[in-house]
Amino acid sequence: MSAKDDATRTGNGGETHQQAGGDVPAMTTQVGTPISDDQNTLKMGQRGPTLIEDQAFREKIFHFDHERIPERVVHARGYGAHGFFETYESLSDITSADIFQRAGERTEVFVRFSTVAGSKGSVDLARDVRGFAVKFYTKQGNWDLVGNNIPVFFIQDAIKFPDLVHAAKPEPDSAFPQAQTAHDNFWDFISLMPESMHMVMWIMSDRAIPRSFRFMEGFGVHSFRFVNEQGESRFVKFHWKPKAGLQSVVWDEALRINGADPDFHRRDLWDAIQSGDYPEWELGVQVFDDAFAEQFDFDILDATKIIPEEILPVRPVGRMVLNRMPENFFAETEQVAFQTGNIVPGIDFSEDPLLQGRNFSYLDTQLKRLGGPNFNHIPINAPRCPFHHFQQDGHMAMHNPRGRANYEPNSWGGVEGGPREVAQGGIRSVPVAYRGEKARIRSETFADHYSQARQFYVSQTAVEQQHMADALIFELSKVKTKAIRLRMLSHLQNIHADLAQAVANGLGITDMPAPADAARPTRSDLPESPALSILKNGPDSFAGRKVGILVTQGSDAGEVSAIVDAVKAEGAMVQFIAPTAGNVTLSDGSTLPIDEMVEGAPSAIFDAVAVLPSAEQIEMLAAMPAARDFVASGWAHYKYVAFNEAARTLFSKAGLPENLDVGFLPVGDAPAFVAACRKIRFWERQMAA
Ligand code: HDE
Repeated sequence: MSAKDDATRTGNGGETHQQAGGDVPAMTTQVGTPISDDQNTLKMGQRGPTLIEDQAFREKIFHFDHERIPERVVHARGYGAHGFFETYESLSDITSADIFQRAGERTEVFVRFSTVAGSKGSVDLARDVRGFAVKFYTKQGNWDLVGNNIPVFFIQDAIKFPDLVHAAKPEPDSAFPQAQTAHDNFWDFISLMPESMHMVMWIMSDRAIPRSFRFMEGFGVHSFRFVNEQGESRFVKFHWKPKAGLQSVVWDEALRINGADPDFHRRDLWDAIQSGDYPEWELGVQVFDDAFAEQFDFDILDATKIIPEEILPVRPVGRMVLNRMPENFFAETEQVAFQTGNIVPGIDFSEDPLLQGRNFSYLDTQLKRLGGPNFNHIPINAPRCPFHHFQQDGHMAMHNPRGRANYEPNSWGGVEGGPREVAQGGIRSVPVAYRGEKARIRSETFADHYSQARQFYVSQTAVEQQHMADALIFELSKVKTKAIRLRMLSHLQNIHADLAQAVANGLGITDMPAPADAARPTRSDLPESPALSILKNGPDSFAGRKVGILVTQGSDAGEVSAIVDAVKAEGAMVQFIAPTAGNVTLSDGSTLPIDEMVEGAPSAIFDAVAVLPSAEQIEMLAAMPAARDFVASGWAHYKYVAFNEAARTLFSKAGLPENLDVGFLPVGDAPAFVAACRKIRFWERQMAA
């Protein structure tokens, strides 16, 4: 353990209590008193009662009793990492935000990815939106871009957020299902909220089951504003695009991964960063003016709408690299407090009613979660630039005003008088003029709920459209109330007749309901937007992916090394799986350490597999249900499979077709296998089925 690790574990004690011997720091109480016995409480006699004067014990138990803080009401399960943002070029013509002024400048960031509905301990591969929250520690204060991996949202007005979340979370009487939308309450609410239909298309797509945080996009969702030095303002939407391309799992894999490795996404990010394979995203902006906003088909203040990239291209403005894991999960990932209200000079809000509501909520929720108004004193939340103000006291105050002045104006002057407002460069709101009557109202311009939902559907490949139909069938099959299923079908009819019919067929519904009454009868048939498909925006390399190699005692050393070399040359990883843990001895007598037993490593946790048993062991392997499942599900999940001749026995016992398709590649040509893997999956197998 490094000296730095020691210091982290023990606070300053790491340096000051060396007397226990060698480099091992002395164990102390919170106030630094060295502890001589941490095994036994202080008792009156051998078998007597514990004494209340045992301060060391009381302090330890007291602290333990108070270890938990409330989990986030949404996005409770998350995983964070540190890194940097690098600006590509100066954007001074459109924003005065300091972070966008100088090409090549790096700004420290902390990112937290999350699922939304599940509790802290829920599984990673829930069908859900993923949070994508970035804290930029800029020279002009912290800017939090608190986004999701989906560019639209369920609702248009913040007042419906508690209802949405209540409906999605476990039902209040039974307290289940955990981390799932596949239940009556959720679909009841959704089917009564036509504005959610565009978002429904996204969460029923494979966007909601990403393969890795590293392979998903992020979106600021709302329209924000950029303001330049001259006070000119334009609207802006933010996009994160993963350098490694988009990739998702298939639904049946998600179900299996949740059992085999509920921490799949955490482990993936941890492994990648710890091995030096740093994930990277490009930040892009869609910048537009009032004239564009006026002529655009939809209201740019409506968070259930996108601006297709084909209409307004995304301009890359910088890149983000994540290169360091937190030293302590609680201190950093759990205590990080994001707020949409944290903007910096040069960036401003729009009037999106969802964003306006969020600006209230995030500050409020941190008070509850972190227990007092000084949560910005926690190191992960503190700005890296100088900060001075007259706020003082409260629970756990670490920074109070220095000197005499704790109010302003004052006549003390100079350093004594404390900070003063800045004449230039401070945060200023864009002076937008409003007129209107005070009313609880939804703008008519928010009324088209189906056109973009349809656009999303028609922009997908046939494979993806099938997945969406399957997801809707799965979810609605868990809904017990037929009226809710029918209500959803009536909305789907407004989106696309084929989708509605496929779902009705899957649910065994023959009495197709009439299309739902739309708030606005018209629905435009918008053109396809290829940017909305995952498969049209997949990776161009297999780098950063993982191949599972199934071996046995006596596997051919040449075959194994051919696959390993080709996979590593691509920048991907391998793991070895065998019938037993420990080592196997290969044909040349060499020893191969095994990463996983086949029982603990379904092929679903790998991007592709190689099946390289020895002829001597193949009957034994083929008799194992887990080995048969490994290849059968690899086939069923459309994986590319490298194999040797002996593997054919296992394939046939597992019920694979006699004539293997071309997604199965003989081990003799390992580079061809890796080249095929760049397409990630052999989707033709799905289409053939
Ligand atoms: Fe959030 N959201 N949200 N949200 N949200 C929270 O804040 C809220 C919305 C998002 O990793 C909470 O600190 C309201 C959209 C992320 O710590 C809370 C509304 C988007 C995270 C809250 C929304 C998000 C949160 C809970 C509707 C994408 C996790 C804990 C008006 C643009 C941040 C917390 C992290 C967390 C409120 C809708 C993203 C309660 C009221 C839209 C990524 O304040």
